[in-house]
Amino acid sequence: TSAPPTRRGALIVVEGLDRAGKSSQCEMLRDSLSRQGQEVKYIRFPDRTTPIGKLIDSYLRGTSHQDDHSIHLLFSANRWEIAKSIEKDITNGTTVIVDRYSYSGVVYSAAKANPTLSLEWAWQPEIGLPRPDICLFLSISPEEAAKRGGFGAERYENEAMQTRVRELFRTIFEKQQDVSIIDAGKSINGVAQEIQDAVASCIVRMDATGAL
Ligand code: ADP
Ligand code: FDM
Ligand code: MG
Repeated sequence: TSAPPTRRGALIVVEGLDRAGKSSQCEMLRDSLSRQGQEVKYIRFPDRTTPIGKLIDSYLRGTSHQDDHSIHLLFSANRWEIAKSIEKDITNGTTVIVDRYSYSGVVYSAAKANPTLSLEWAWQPEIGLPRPDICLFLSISPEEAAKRGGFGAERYENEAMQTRVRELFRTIFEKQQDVSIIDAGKSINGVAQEIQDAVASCIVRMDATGAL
């Protein structure tokens, strides 16, 4: 009379610069997996609804200031406070799609070129967080991104910062395994198809290796 064994859910991370199409694609992927009958959740970081998230939100909107290290640790803490619930969902068979994760965390902080905030320093508080099964990096040129509207008013939405962020994303994803680089300059549906294919092969891989 025991319940049938459930396959664990996948942890799918979507990364990229502002206006790469992350949020649109996360929604489309959620809907597509859900239509296939999978349990699926879409979450995003920063999660601005928690007490820590509210500090982050006011920092990003420029209504408060924080030391570079301090805000970095708050972004990480904002992931740690959700980590247990991600693990629980995955264990129970729910696939979790995450809009930005540790990669944004390290890259945006290191892009500030603060001499005591290296990429290596920035990685430390991320160690031990739920490990993504796949990371989809939505790669877009500055020209294509510009066509999707101008910069917003938030702290990192300027050319200098975005240029450094782009270079650092490239640096870390060259060394990273399990990352699919997606050409995000294509049509919305074209990108969505490429993402669905990458996710489908990730799930085949997980089944083949008996991922637990
Ligand atoms: P992000 O979450 O990465 O900042 P969004 O999904 O919010 O990006 O998309 C930013 C803007 O670009 C939105 O107006 C969206 O409708 C548009 N957009 C998203 N993907 C594409 C695409 N492939 N082609 C053209 N416009 C797009
Ligand atoms: N960001 C996001 C960070 O600097 N560190 C992080 O850990 C995360 C998750 O916050 F500029 C930055 C990236 C971006 C901003 O924007 C959040 P969106 O529009 O909510 O994704
Ligand atoms: Mg978004």
